[in-house]
Amino acid sequence: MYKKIDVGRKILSANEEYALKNSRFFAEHKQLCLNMISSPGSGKTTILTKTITELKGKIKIGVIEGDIQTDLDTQRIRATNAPAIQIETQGACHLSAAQVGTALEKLPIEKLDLIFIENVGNLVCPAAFELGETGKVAVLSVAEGDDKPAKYPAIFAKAKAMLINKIDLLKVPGLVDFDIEKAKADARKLNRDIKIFPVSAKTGEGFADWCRWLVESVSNLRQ
Ligand SMILES: Nc1nc2c(ncn2[C@@H]2O[C@H](COP(=O)(O)OP(=O)(O)OP(=O)(O)O)[C@@H](O)[C@H]2O)c(=O)[nH]1
Ligand SMILES: [Mg+2]
Ligand SMILES: [Zn+2]
Repeated sequence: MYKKIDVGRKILSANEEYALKNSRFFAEHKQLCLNMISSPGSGKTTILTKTITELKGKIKIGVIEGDIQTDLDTQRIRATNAPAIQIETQGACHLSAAQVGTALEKLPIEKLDLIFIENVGNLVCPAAFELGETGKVAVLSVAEGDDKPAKYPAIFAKAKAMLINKIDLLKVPGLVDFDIEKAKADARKLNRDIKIFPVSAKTGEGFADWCRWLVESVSNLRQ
């Protein structure tokens, strides 16, 4: 006797099933959700607090924070008066779609225009775990070296946008070597359509373009 196997249905991993559920949720609510991915310390939380402050009165932002341990980043987001939910992964080096689904239930979705997910600081495997987000945003800071798009291609190939952060450091002669044009060219080799924003979350330089892109992305989705 042979067992009948349904080969017509793609067998999804548990994570993909949850990711699909989240993405349906975002589509139903016409909600933009951006999954922010970078190495530890490139400036994700600082970028988020600055973005929330810059867009106050224009766009309502909520944040899902992923960290291995502590709720320090969530406290920083809440200090701006934006709602934030912390996920502590207890050792895991990336967020899962199921964890995001649980956090979503705790956010005041109807009141929000844009949800950011700050993934665990890690440039590698968060790129492989779909969360059901509408887009990924890669962050690279100038202190990490301009070879990162070439050496860690997965996230730069998938991201809708890339922020090159800490450009204020480039103004101090002899401090860091980072060729912005090289990083841009390497990212574009992987991803022709990637939007690139050189910024400083410290000084606010470059935030006008980044924030304009966010406002446009929200309104395109709502049309
Ligand atoms: N000079 C400079 N420092 C920055 C900038 N943005 C962030 N920093 C500093 O970089 C350090 C790390 O910033 P975070 O925002 O905590 O980085 P993160 O990516 O959220 O870190 P994890 O959540 O641990 O992965 C802090 O000391 C920030 O003050 C910037 O544009 N310029
Ligand atoms: Mg952080
Ligand atoms: Zn991982």
